[in-house]
Amino acid sequence: MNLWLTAATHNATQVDYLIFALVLISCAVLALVFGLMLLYMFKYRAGSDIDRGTLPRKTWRLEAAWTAATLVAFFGLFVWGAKLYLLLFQPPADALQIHVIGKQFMWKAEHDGGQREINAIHLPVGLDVQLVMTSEDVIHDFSVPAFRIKHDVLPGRYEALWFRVDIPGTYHLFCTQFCGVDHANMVGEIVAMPKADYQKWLARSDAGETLAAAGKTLFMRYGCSGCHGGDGAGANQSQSTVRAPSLAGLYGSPVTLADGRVVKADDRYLRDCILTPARQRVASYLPVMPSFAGEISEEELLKIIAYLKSLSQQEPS
Ligand code: HEC
Ligand SMILES: [Cu+2]
Repeated sequence: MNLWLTAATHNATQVDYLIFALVLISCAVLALVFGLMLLYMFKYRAGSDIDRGTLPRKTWRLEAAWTAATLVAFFGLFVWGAKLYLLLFQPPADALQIHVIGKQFMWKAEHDGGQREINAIHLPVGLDVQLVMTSEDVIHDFSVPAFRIKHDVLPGRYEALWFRVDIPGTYHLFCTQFCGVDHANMVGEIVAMPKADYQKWLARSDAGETLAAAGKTLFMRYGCSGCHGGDGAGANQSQSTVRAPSLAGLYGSPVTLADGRVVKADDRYLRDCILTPARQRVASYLPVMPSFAGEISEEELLKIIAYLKSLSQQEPS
């Protein structure tokens, strides 16, 4: 019988070690406190003929020693936990991205090639995978116990989560944030497969267009091209009357904003530019870009962003 939940990622094992250490140290402290309590309850019970008159003098050395020892132990756990946290929540830059949208009451996933799934995510083992997640309605929480990870999925912003699965298999996916009447059924599975099988799965799935291609169509349809140019090259296009920045090569590069801040153009930045442009105006352009909040759905948004990203990948750098 397997009492211990599989640890399917390297980081999951690290989390387990930390939990072990925490439980071990807590048990040791508990045993010491309750052990002494029981010992003295027995020693000084009513009717025992122990000498209660002359107490030995308290030594400060003992006091200082146990205070220091517990401080070091628990502070060590804190540092260990903080380091692990930073590792778990900082996705590596070159990870394979998969898009996840939470919605009452299902998980939708989209791959860059345009493959879509519901309540299942196929991914390769041995590769860093980053999930870019958002919600279409309320707060959900993406949790995979076998990976020892969970992360809130919030409406209105992108949250990132990453992992590298070592062991091929099918793992449970849960929503762990009460999100409505059917919350209990908001479950799914992560299917981790060897790279070659994953490629086969991608090829087999009915993909239609790639995300970027679908995004280009939307870029035209929503009139982005009217200001930013037909191929996103912006500014000096003669077809445009408004001066708008070029979007080619934008993804991943630093942007200077009108208020002097310099930010990195990541997924979250692109998303904010489209939905709440007033909150980060690009320096030296007129603040004319309208907000598309409420007009563009989450699924369309991730396609447009995939298109904007593809404009950067074509650039020889
Ligand atoms: C009316 C013209 C206009 C339209 C339509 C428009 N934009 Fe813009 N966009 C601008 C201008 C001007 C800026 C720079 C000033 C600012 O940040 O508001 C900008 C900035 C941006 C930026 C930030 C660029 C950078 O260099 O950091 C992105 C990304 C962007 N737009 C994407 C889009 C997308 C996607 C659409 C369509 C959904 C769109 N825009 C529609 C005019 C427009
Ligand atoms: Cu949910």
